[in-house]
Amino acid sequence: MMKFEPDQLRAYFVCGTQDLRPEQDILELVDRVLAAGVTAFQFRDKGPHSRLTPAQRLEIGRALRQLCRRYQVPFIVDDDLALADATAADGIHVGQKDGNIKATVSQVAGRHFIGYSCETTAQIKKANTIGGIDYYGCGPIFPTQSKTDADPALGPEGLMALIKAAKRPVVGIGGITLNNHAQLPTNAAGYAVISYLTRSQDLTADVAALLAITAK
Ligand code: TZP
Ligand code: MG
Repeated sequence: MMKFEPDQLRAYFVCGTQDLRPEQDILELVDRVLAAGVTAFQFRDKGPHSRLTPAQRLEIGRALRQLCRRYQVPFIVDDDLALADATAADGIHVGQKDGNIKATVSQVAGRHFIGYSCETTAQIKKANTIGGIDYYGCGPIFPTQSKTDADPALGPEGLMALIKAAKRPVVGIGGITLNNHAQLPTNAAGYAVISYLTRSQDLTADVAALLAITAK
């Protein structure tokens, strides 16, 4: 496992086959996105629109893991400890509804770093008291088409309040576009995107713009 560094969260690409157009290939896209300079990749392949069987998910997951290793970018698995273990993932990301976070922390202990989704200040304050979490994922910031069960949008001010309450690095997510990224707080550890990059016409420029939000 790669050691967790908050700087790795700056331009964080999240993707699964359900996020792609039929003509897009996940391995080819992730390779190009990594070449464009993203700093973390999360494999989040789930739901009725995934193209993969569990066996294919493992095979593609291993190939994505290798790609990330080549670019020295952390490979993170969404909410599937068996897949995270089988792919020797650097990190695992879990949400409020993905089982008991303390149990996850003790199960994962040292094998993977841990990201935890928090949508409210109450959730952040509770999470602050739990040892072993490495970063918080907070969103959606803006309305999103990429998550069916997303909470209401926080807005940039709502995200700012969560960042203020957080004792850990925060990565903001949800509905980020070329038209709204200028509104985002610069003191997040970074920003995570799906459609911003799956629909990008210029990966190099769009990754650079994502990195620029948190440039010191
Ligand atoms: N969690 C909160 S919003 C979201 C996830 C996984 C989807 C983000 O996708 P997009 O396309 O960047 O809005
Ligand atoms: Mg989840």
